[in-house]
Amino acid sequence: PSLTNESNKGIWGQMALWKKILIGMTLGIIVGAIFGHDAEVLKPIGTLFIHAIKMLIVPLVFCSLIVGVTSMQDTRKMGRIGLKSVFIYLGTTAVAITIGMVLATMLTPGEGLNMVASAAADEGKSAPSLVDTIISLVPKNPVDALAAGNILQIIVFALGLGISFNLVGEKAKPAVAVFESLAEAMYKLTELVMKFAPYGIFGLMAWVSGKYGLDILMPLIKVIAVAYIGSIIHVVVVYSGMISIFAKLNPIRYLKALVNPAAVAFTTTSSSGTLPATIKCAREEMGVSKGISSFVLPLGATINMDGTALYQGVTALFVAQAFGVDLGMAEYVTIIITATLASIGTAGVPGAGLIMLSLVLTTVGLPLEGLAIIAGIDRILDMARTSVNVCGDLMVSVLVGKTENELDTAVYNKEATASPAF
Ligand code: DAS
Repeated sequence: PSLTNESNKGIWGQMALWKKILIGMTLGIIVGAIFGHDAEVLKPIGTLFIHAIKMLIVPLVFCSLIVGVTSMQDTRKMGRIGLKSVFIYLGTTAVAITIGMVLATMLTPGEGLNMVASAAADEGKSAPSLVDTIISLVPKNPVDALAAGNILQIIVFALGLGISFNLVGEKAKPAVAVFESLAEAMYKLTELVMKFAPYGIFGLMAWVSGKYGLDILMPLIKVIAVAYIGSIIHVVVVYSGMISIFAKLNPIRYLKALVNPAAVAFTTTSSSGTLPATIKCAREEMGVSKGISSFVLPLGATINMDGTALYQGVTALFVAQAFGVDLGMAEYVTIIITATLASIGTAGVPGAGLIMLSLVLTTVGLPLEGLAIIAGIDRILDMARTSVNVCGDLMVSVLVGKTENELDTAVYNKEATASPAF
């Protein structure tokens, strides 16, 4: 025990992971700028990190999706409310990704980087037609899909299995328990792999900046700008639009009341960690009933991740632009399907979206080196996307509360109290 307690760890040991990653990235850029192409000797450290991330994808996605779907087990009991919530979750998630991809197409953050992936990213892969893309969603052999890492087929099979577990009910409990413990183990393994991230990103950024020079910085600033603009549009236009149109409530009130939980989400980058503030805000500021808020918000914190999906739309196109990969309509649709479904499996914890990004990139054959470039600035992106995730959960709780006549409009319409979140 003495080895693990905090006091024994040096400054580096106690530092938050995202700070270590930022230091790793910065040092990598400096080393690359100094040593130029010679810095490529450090690349294997990064390649090791990328392989470790790839190792996680299949088991993590498979288990976390099944856990995500079976966590909706009680939606069968909650019936209408559960289905209404899930329908709004997935609908707004698809809109979020579309906003992200439209903005990234218009503002082209990855333009001009002309990076070449060492692992040839399926060059000359003839873009499958939309029909083929849809047909290939269903795996002929799920074990083969898992072995081949065919992400979309794995997602479809995991959703099917999860829903079947729910329909089987009692008899499926032992199997669901196995997947729950497997998912926990996979989250822990992800945590261990991410401890290696600062070193892996150091190696990759040294190679990148040695090869491409410091003009790598401008595109990174652009991708942050695009993600933030998209996040603001999604909350201020889409969410307040839905509050106004479907809940027939004053959207400004919603935007004022969400400031506290959004600030907690922004600083903690954890939807689950923000849940107490989110529930307090829904009940005390927006008048949502205990029954609705205690069901819709925990479920939303687990499977409703519009911010994450928008970020994946933006960063997937950034990587495609950076590596000069032209994406066709079939790939765009694949990204929307993958990121929407992957958002069900994304945990409400810091950095979860980055791991899921490797899933989206793999699905459309984009090189994972792009992931390591994003990883360096991922904390900044995580702050925005987690805030959007929480704002989305609040919006759904208001919409479901109002349409179920479980929202006290007197509370909703009173001025926002300045009370701190906690
Ligand atoms: N940080 C995650 C959350 O808590 C989102 C993400 O990493 O994408 O919602």
